Amino acid sequence: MINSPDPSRITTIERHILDEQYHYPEATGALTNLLYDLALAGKIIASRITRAGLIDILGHAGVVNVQGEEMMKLDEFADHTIISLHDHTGRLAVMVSEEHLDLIPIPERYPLGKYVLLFDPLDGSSNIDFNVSIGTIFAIYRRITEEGPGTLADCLRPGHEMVAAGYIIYGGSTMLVYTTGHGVHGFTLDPSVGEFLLSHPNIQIPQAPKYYSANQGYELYWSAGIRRYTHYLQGSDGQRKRLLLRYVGSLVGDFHRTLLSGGVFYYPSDTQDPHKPHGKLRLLYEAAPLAFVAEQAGGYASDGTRNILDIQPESLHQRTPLFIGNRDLVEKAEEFIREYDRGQPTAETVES
Ligand code: FDP
Repeated sequence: MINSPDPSRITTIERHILDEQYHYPEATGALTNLLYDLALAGKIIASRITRAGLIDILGHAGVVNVQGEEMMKLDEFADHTIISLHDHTGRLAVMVSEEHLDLIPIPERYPLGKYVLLFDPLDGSSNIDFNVSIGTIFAIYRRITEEGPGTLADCLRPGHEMVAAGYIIYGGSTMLVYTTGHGVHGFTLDPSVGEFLLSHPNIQIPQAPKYYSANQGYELYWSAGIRRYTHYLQGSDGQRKRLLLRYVGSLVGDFHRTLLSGGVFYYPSDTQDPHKPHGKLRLLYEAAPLAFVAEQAGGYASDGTRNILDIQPESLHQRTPLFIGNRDLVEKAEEFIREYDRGQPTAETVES
């Protein structure tokens, strides 16, 4: 039986975020509150996900439930929850979501703030029906325009300008992992008290990696460099001790495991779909925030040729190849790409 947490030994996310604020004497508290709002969104989304398996008896998306409310699909629900918790607080100038083609403006009736929030409300959604871990990813920047509604220029920023980033994983338990540039900290939701409690302070990627993670179903479409890199990770070229393969197919799940166990996750360019020449993952609200987390945990993220955090985005939904995890393993991928795939294009700028 698990006892109730001992209040003298627990750190709630609220207290932790407040303590972080002391690193910035000039802070107004807006970022602190923005992070609380995200934690609250995470709790609401988690409670809805917990009931996802009951959808057949509670009603499908598009169907009116017993209260006369129309049931929303989970990804729409997550998107709606995050937007409605953030649009009126006066902390944001504009938002970007994976679910919306264009910028999400702050309604005119509400005050504008100095931050910009970019998010993927429910990443890994093809796993929803199978009770497999899914997540929310977020990135926060300070706006650069001086006044008025936030613009594209406030959002199309290289990752190294980010002030905070993180993710919420809805798995066996719900966890929120975030960084404001002072290490990476993980909190587990204790459903009995409804609070995120500090469970993983100062996360560092273990130096002895365990796993590599990629969808090897695409190997046929990979470049020579990526195929050779994979053989290197498998130890079959005799250059290193083999790593074991794990692949959830949900970026947050695969990244979270990589962060805690060491290893590398990659979703490279492939030739399968001419509309997606550089893989599937999005730069602004998938690759970049996780790259910030990885770097703060002692790891590294690359598009195969350069640091993900150095890429200047050109469009909101642009895709990028991603290699993320232990620094030496990611740099090894860059090495293989340099050697065998010379001249490969990197981040794509086409909207699709
Ligand atoms: P999904 O399509 O299920 O939303 O970016 C989306 C994503 O999942 C990532 O979470 C995941 O890493 C990747 O796509 C899985 O793609 P494959 O099915 O092509 O492996």
